[in-house]
Amino acid sequence: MYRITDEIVGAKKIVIVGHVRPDGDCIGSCTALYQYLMNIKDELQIESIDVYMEPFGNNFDLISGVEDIKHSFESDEVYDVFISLDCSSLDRLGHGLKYFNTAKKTINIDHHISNTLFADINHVVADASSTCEVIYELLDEDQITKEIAASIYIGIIHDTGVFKHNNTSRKTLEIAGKLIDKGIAFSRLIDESFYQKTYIQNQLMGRCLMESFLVLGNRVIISSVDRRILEFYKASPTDLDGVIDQLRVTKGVEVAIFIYELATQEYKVSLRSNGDVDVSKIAIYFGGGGHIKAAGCTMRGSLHDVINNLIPHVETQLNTIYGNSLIVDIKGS
Ligand SMILES: [Mn+2]
Repeated sequence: MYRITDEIVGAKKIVIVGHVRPDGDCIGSCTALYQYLMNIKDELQIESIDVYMEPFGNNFDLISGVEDIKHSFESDEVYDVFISLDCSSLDRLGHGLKYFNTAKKTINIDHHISNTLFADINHVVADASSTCEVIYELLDEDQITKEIAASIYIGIIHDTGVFKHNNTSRKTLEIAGKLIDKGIAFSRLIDESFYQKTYIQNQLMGRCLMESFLVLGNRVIISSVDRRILEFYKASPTDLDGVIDQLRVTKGVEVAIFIYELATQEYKVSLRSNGDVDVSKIAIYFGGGGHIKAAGCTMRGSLHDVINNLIPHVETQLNTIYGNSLIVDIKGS
């Protein structure tokens, strides 16, 4: 059976690099592989293992191994083996690219269908829920400790939205079951890394929901927050994570729009679709990008301008889907 250890025989110095703006899957897969290799380091006569990643939120502090991750890319160390995790292309490596460029051997482990197969060895499983799911299959199950299992579990729950997104398969759940058998505190891992919010984050969430309003026959929900509010709560835009998803699950809503002020006359717009509206088309029109059901862009002007410019694009798509009459009737009533 193919194992990641087959690829690193004889390597003295190993580096593991995750992608820019690391997410749970990136952090989970890197710490899982790091801990696994650390446990067999002496046996394989490995001298050192470094892990590099940009800084991330403290909701991942409960993962063991995160304390060893290096966030400054100042060292010019040259490695025998470079392992990239959860990166679809070289530009996703950020500052870690220099270690890729100088390494003797490069390995790319990922699950993005768009992966550009940029390394010497590419282990890309496009139908896997997460890189953590891919990593699990490359490790010897007997050597997966409770700590490693927790890292892998966190990656899987983050990329599947706690087993909710359609990338969740029977295999994903079977792996999750095996990880639970390792004795991980799965409820706590889910709560603390995924759902938990600070008091401020909850205050902001409440405020954004209070300020929301429905348009286009109650099929579209919109909310916004300006910089004064963020300053009042001493909050940063990352404290608004999750607002758009809460707006999206409003019953009857097809499209959710969340807008926050980046700078004077400059707004970040997040778009989500529950149905057939392709929000990426709208985001791309305004210079942004994304997927059919989740997209975003940055827009200039007053908040009123931003909303008034967005609405016709949503309306056009809704009209195509439901026919003009429905929307016009509801608006006129
Ligand atoms: Mn991933």
